[in-house]
Amino acid sequence: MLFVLVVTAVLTTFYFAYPNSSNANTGEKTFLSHNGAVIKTTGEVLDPVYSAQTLEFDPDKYLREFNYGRVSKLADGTTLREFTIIAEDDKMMEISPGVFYNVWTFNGTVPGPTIRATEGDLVRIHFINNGARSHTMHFHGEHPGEMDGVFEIVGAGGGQFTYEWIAGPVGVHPYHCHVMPLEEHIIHGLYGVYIVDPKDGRPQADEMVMVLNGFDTDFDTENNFYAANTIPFYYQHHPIQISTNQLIRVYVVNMVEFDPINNLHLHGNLYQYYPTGTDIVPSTFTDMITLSQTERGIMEFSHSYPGKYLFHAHKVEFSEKGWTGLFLATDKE
Ligand SMILES: [Cu+2]
Repeated sequence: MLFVLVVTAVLTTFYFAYPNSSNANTGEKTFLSHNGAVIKTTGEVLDPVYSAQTLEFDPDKYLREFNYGRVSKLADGTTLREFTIIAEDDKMMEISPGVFYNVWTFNGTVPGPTIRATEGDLVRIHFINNGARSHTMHFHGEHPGEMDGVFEIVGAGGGQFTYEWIAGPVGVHPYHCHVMPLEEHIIHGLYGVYIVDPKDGRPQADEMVMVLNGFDTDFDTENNFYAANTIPFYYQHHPIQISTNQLIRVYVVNMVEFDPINNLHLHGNLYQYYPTGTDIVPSTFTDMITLSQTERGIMEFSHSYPGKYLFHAHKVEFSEKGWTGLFLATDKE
């Protein structure tokens, strides 16, 4: 009985000393982190998992960066592509000015690296989980059941697993962690893009990757920010430089959770669209596609005229919360 009284007294004192509330005058919020530190912020939200390390993410670098792995040849002539992927879940990222979010990462970025192989290659992923929670890598595409990253849980603090399969089918596929609660593991950032090229390749083009994502920074299962490649409004402030009369190929993957649909509208032009990228012939010529969770495809277009061309979610709420950008087309000299 005495113990209960003491505990109650301590908790009551603590509650009044550090109420989890906002100061109406300054907008400053005070709360405790998991390790007991007192955190104050004027940002919209500070994730209560505190870490001193703040990640930087460069959407320009991510846009055209493809990881083809460490390449070698097997005795039978098969190309082996090996990748080392490390999961972590303790990093903070300033996803918008003053808004910090606890990101969970594959190789230190959200999205993780774009993994690229050719149909028929042997893909081998050395996965290391340096997080504080269990994680896996679940790839869309064809592979044996035990390589699916669903039942083979990889433990926290250095657990390892080697995924291996023959690359296919041709297309653009997402990968993501598949540990429950799945929504939590995805929304924190454990996802990326896996491209399988046809053996004969595709026509030469200026290629780029766009992952449509969102961030729920106040944990109410609604996204507060939306983006193409993580940073809201990034490509509006830093237009994507392209050349007129150059074929542009965009691998687009929708990883937005909570909202049932996302979409992509291009201004001043239309694009050939290949759903999932699995067909060599486009299915439609349009300026607007609608994508549900993990739906993806390949867009191809070229601009005849120089100028600034907006691309954005035509779900206007998403574009006004960050999912909007610009192509800046110029004539090549
Ligand atoms: Cu996970």
